Amino acid sequence: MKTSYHRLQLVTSAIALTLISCSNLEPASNLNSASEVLSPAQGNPISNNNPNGNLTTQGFKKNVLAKGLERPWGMASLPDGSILITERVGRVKILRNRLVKQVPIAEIPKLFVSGQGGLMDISLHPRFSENNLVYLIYSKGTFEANHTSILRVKFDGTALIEPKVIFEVKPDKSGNQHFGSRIVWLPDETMLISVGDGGNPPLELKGELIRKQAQKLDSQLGKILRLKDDGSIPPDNPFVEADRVNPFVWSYGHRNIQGLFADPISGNIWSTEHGAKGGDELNLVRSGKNYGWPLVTFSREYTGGDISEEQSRPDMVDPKLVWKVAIAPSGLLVYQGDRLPLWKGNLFVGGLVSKELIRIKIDNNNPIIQETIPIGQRVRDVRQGIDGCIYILTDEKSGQLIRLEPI
Ligand SMILES: [Ca+2]
Repeated sequence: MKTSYHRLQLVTSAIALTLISCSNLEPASNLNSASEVLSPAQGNPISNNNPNGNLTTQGFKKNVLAKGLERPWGMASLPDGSILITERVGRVKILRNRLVKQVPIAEIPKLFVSGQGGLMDISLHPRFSENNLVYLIYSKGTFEANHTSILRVKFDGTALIEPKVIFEVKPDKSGNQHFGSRIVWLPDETMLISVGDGGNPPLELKGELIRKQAQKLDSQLGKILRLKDDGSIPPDNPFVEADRVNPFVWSYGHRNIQGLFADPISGNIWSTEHGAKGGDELNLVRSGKNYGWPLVTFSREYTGGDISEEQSRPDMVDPKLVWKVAIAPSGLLVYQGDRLPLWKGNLFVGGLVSKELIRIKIDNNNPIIQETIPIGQRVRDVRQGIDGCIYILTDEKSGQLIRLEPI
């Protein structure tokens, strides 16, 4: 809590500084706090901390609905108000009538639980109320050879049954880093999934750093992929007619996206992407575009040194925001509920390392950070419940489900 409080103070200081200096935004090089945020899309990197100072006075409280969840990763609200929650070790739990129970699940084939891998996101089919279909994304295989995979199951009200692996990312990689893995649905009932670049140096694939896969269009690593609900190729995918391009590729040049959200109101698709040492990004993602990794990035190697000397290229899409000091973003939401009305339309970013929730106003597709809400635990997922409140999962050995609700 102390760290989060300190960070909030830094943000507040940055806001005060910005207010004092009016429209004279501070060059990024003059900032040295953990609240440094760059906005390269607006030209030279600048501080983007609440330049207008227009904090809302939305009252809210944090209500801990469940404790003792083991490394929870993703959640999905059922029509009856219950919530399905994944635990990375391979369990699914349900919060129903204020009680958390384990949901029996048929075998998850070759589940690989190690490092960042295991059972990750969970998502309901858009017509779940008709077909009861649930999608789970997980790492499959062994330490030597593994990949991200999608398991489709049916929820019969009690158990997850009729498992079928409908999609397996290619190629295999080794190690236990950078799997992605969010699932979101588009209005046409196709899904987008985020797939990581495979891992950090010195990890290699075919004699070169595996991170270079993000720029290789015949590889599914370091991409957002678009699939039909049965795991097949949508005929209108951006590269479906191109030679030597994997037909599932929807966007590319990504390192490791763990926040992905398709806003049904604006139609925008937002993503948050982990950098290595700093350089975390918020992107507005579009079909067929290149988001730069690892050719352009503000991130630096964990061991020190630049990953790239370039931060921008004309044929690549700049991030909308860059966190120069890592927050390790996971979980992303554009809030469209009525229970916290002053936050409607705002974007919420979870932070694993920063242990906070960041509230961002979207002004004409440009994000403006409004405030950070300290959580004091690693924030893994952020969702809107069917009751219109905001739900948070914390990535701890004894993780929590927390609801932000009106006072
Ligand atoms: Ca990028």
